[in-house]
Parts: sequence; structure tokens; C-alpha cells
Amino acid sequence: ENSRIALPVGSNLDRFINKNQEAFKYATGELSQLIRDLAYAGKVVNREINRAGLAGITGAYGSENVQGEEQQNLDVAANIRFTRALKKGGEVAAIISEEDEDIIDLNNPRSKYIIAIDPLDGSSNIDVNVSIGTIFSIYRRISPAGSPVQEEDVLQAGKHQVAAGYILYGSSTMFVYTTGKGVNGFTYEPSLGEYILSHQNMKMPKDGKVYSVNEGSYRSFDDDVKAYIETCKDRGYSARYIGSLVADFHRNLLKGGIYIYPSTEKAPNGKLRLMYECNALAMIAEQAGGLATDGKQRIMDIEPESLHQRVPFFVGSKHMVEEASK
Ligand code: AHM
Ligand code: MG
Repeated sequence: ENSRIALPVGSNLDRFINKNQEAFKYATGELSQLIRDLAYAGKVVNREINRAGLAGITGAYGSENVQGEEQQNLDVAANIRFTRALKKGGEVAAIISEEDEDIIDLNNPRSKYIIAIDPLDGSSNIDVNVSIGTIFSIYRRISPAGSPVQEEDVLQAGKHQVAAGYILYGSSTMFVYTTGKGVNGFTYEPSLGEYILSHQNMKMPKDGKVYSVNEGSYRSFDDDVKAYIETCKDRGYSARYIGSLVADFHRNLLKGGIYIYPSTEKAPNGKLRLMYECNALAMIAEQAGGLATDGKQRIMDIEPESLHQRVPFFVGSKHMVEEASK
């Protein structure tokens, strides 16, 4: 029996983390601090997202901030916020990010953790005021702390994640994460500046009646995917596709459903990236009783070959993903 949290719904994220620190496999407090750092950067990004409509978000802002830096598009700004918070926090040795071609070595060689992050996913939705998200995975480095970060530290299969989570900037902002002992969701209360535990020990329904896929590309899907979509239609399921992975995933986590980004003509390996989009959501899905595959094998078993590798992605309610992955 794993030690689930005893705090009542309504506790804040800090208390929750403190209370559960001893339940972590590595109870030194560094992982706890790292999660706090991510949550904090999420608050800053949330603030910027909320202002974006007034600040003029397309293209560079054209204005300078207090540090005299030119203000950036939100996805770039989010990348800077997370990188800075993690560098200052000192618990992270290196980051891989959707926004950077190469590994970002934070020159914290003593740190034990590696982060893979998509700082702002669904960026095409920013300009139209639709939900977007941040996705992150946390790994322990393999090479000893104190030595320079190696590629093997970064290219680890998803099953080695020690924690994973996302932030959904939606009608409410939520921080959802797992350290391998279930999934918990916190809703941001802006007037308090706190994330409050609102969704304790989240479980994904085993079945659902919603499928999320960009059907505009239907003609270039594999026959198996086409057949599955036809089955969904035969059964009268609802189609829901926000075009923001975190938002589509979150809805399916709460209500049941499947999200599919299969291989297409334009994107033969799918569009989504294994390291900072798929693995994190795969871990959360499994921790909540769901499943994630690339259509054949378990996402978290895939041995990554490159930082920005793409994979077809099938994630959501267990029985739906099983059926779609046949
Ligand atoms: P991004 O990382 O460039 O934002 O792309 C990822 C997003 C996902 O959030 C979303 O599910 C998908 O791309 C939508 O892609 P498409 O427009 O091809 O359906
Ligand atoms: Mg992305």
C-alpha cells in the first residue's frame, strides 16, 4: 500500500508537498523544492497569460521590461520564466525544452535532477484566448552529481520519470502532478496566490464517450485509426478537440475519453514530442488508471533516441486506448 496523502481537500500545494515529502523515494527535499520552483514559475506565466490580451501578444511586445529586456512572445517568455526559476532554484542540472534545440546545462553540476519541459503547449491557441498548458517531466540523472551532464542523463525512457505534471491555464489555472503515488490536482486561487488541493487522488474513468483527434487529417490516418474513429461514431461518442493537448488530456482525465495524434502524411511520426509532451502525460494517465501508447507499445517503454523525437500518441481511458492500439 503506498502512502497516499492524508490532507483534506482545501490544503495548499506547499503543505501538501511538505506532508508528502517523506513518501518520496528520495526524501532529501530537493525534489519537493523543484516542484515548488515549477509551481512558482507557473504562477508567473499564468499572470503573463492573463495579461496577454491587453499587452498585445502577437509578435514581440516591442516594449522593454524592468530588466531592459525586450518582451517576447508568450511561449518564449514562458521558457525564460521556467528556465530562470529552475536555474535559480538550484535543484536542476539540465533542461530539455521544446523551445531550445540543445540541452540547457544549468551549471548546477551538484544537482541530481533533469527536467524535460514544454513551457507553453498549444501556442496557436494563445491568440484566440483558448486554454494552453505547461508540461514537465522530472528524471534523476544517471551520471554522478558533480560531473558534467551527459546525454544518457537526458535521454531516459519515460518509465524512469520520478515525477511529472502539467499546468493548465484554462477557465481556472490548475497544477496537476504525480510523484508515482497517484495524481493530485490543485486549483490556483489568484487572490491568495496559492494552489489549493481541489482534486485529490484523481482517477481516470476506464471507459469514456469522447474522442479527441484532428479529423481534418482523417484521410491520411492508418486504416486502424480510421476504423477506431468509425467505431466511436457508430457508438455515438462525442468528438472534442481543443487543439491544446493539456486541455484535451485534462478533460479526458476527469470525464473519460481518448486523445489520439496518429501518424499522418504531414507528420509520419505524429506531431507530439516524446520527451516533453508524451512521457509526462503517459505517467499521469497510468497513475490515474489510464494508458498511453504509440499505437503499439507503451509510451513509457520507448527508449528515446533524440531530444525532440516525435511519436504517435494515444492516451486516455484504459479500455479506449487498448481498443485503439490493437
Ligand atoms: P505545439 O507544441 O506547437 O503547441 O503543438 C502541440 C499541439 C497540441 O497541444 C495539440 O494537441 C496539437 O498540437 C494540435 O495539433 P494539430 O493542429 O495538428 O491538430
Ligand atoms: Mg508543444
